[in-house]
Amino acid sequence: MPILACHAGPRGRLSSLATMVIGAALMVGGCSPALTPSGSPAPAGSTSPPACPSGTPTPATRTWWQTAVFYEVFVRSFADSNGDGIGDLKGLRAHLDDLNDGDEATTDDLGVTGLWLMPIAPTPSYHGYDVVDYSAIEPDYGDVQAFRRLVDDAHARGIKVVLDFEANHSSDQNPWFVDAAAGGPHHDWYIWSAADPGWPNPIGAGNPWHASKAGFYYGLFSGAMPDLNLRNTAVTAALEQAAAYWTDLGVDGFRIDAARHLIEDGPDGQLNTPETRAWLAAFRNDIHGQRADELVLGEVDDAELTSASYVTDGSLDMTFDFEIGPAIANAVTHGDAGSLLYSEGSIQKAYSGGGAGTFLSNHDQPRIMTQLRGDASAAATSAGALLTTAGTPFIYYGEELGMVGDKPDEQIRTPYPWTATDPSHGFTGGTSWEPFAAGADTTNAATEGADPTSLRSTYRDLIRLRTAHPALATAPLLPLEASSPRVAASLRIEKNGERLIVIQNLGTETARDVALSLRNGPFCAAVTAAEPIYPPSLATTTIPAPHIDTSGGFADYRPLATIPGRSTSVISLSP
Ligand SMILES: [Ca+2]
Ligand SMILES: [Ca+2]
Ligand SMILES: [Ca+2]
Repeated sequence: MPILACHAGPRGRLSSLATMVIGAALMVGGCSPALTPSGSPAPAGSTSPPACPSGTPTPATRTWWQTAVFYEVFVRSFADSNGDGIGDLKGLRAHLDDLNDGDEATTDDLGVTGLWLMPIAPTPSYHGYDVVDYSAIEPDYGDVQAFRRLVDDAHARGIKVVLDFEANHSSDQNPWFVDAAAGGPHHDWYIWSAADPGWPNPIGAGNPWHASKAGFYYGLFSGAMPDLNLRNTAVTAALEQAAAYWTDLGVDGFRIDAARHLIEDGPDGQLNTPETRAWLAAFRNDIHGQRADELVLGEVDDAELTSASYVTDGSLDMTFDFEIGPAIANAVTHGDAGSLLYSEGSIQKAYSGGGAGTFLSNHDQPRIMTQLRGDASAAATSAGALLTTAGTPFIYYGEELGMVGDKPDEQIRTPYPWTATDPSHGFTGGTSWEPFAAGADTTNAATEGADPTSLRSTYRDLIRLRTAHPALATAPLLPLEASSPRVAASLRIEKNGERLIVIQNLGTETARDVALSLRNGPFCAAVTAAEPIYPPSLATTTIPAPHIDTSGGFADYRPLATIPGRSTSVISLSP
C-alpha cells in the first residue's frame, strides 16, 4: 500500500483510517515530516481564479466508440467449443462473461465494451486475412447461427462487435480471382499487366507483381493475396454488399485492413494515394448510410501524422496510432516522463478532433510483455498509460495476462490459457492447434483472476476506472510540470464535466514530495476537494485540494507525499 503522509500538515487533512495506516508505516520504516501532501500555497495579494465565461454550459457529447475499451480477439486462439483444437465462435460466446458479464455489481469480469474480431470469413490460411467468401463464416469457426448468437449475447452485455474487413486484397482461391485468372468476367476485378511493370515494393522485399497464365497481377503482400481493383465500381459494390450483409447481422463496425494500400497510382504511388482516401470516404458514407453509428476504423500502419490525416480529412472515423504504443513502452522502460507526455501531446495534436485507436501491441507485433522483457511492473504501468490517455484503447487478447510471444506471427497468436491445467489450459478438450506460449502455468485467466495483484486484475481495475470516468477517453490532456523527471502528471478537464489528475511514476523507485504545477490553467473557480479514484488502495486516503491561482492554474501542489515506483494514480477534483 502506498504511504501518503506521515502526519497532517498545515493543509493536509487525513482520515482516521489513513492515520492508522501512517502509524503502521512509522513502525515499519519511519518517515520524514517533509513527506506531507499539501495543497498548493496561496500567493500573496489577489488569489482568486479568473472569472468563468457566461452562458449556459453544455455537457460533452460522445459517440459510443469514443469511450469504448476494445479487446482484439483471434478467434482461432481464444476458446474451442468442440475439441478440434481450434477456437470458434461458440467458444468465444461461452466466455463472454469473462470479458464483460453486463452486470455492474460483479467485478471479476474484465469489463471491455468492444470486440474486434480478426477475420472470420472462409479462408485457406490460419490467420484469415485472405478471404474466399466475403459474406460467410469460416467453417472452422462455426456458422451464421453461431455468429448471430454471439452478437446478440455480446450486445446483451454491453459489448459492441467490430469485424476485420479485407478490402485491399482477397485470397487467390477466391472464386472472383479464380475466374479473373481464367480470363472470365471477373478479370477486371484484379490488377493485371501483360509484362512485369517492375515496381519497387514499398513495404519490404519481393516483386509486388506476380506471374500467371493470364499475365502479371498485382499482389502487394503476396501472390496468394491479389489486390482487388477498387477502381472497378463492381468490386466496390460487392464489398459494400458484403458490409451490408454483416450490418444486417448486427455488427457495430469494421476495421479496414491495409487501409493505406487500397488504390495504386504507379510505382511511386502505392501508399496513401488520394484515390485510396476517396474510396474510404465513400465506403464510410455507405456504411453510415446503412447505420449511422457504425464505426469505420482503418489500419494505416504509418507515421502518426499520416494515420491521423485519414481521420481529419474525413476518410475514416478512426485509425490506429502506431506511435503511442512504442512511446509508452520506451518511456516506461527508461523512466522518462517527458517522453510520455510529449507523445501524449503529439497524438492529441495529430488527432485534433479525436479518433485515435491506441494500443500497446497487436497481432502483427511482438507482444508487449516480450517487448518489455518480462518486466511485470513495466507492463502494468504501460497498461496504466494506455488506459488513462486519450483515444480508444485496443487490448490484444492475452495482453492482460502478460502473454509473451515474438515473431514468427504464429508465436504472437497462440492459444489463450484459461486455466493452469496442462496440457490444454481450458482452451480445448483436444489438442490445441498451436502450442501455448511459455508460462501458461501461471500466466492464465484463472490463476490471475484469483490474485488481486495480478496483471489481469490491474487491467480489470483500469478498464473499470476508464469506463466510469469518460473524461479519461475524451478530455484534452494538459501536461503538468512535476519536480521529478520520472513522474508524468497531466490534467484531464472537460467543460462542465470531470476534472482529473493522472499521476504515473515511470521509474522503479518511490518518488517523494513531488510538486505539480500548472501555469495558465483552465480553472475559473476554486477547487475545494480532491478525491482519490485510482488505485482502489488509495480510496481511504485524504488528499489536499490545489489552490487555484490567478492564472487559472496552481503551483507546488503535492497531492501525494510518496508515489510508489511504477504506479498509476488518478485524483478527481471538485469545485
Ligand atoms: Ca473448435
Ligand atoms: Ca460485471
Ligand atoms: Ca491495393
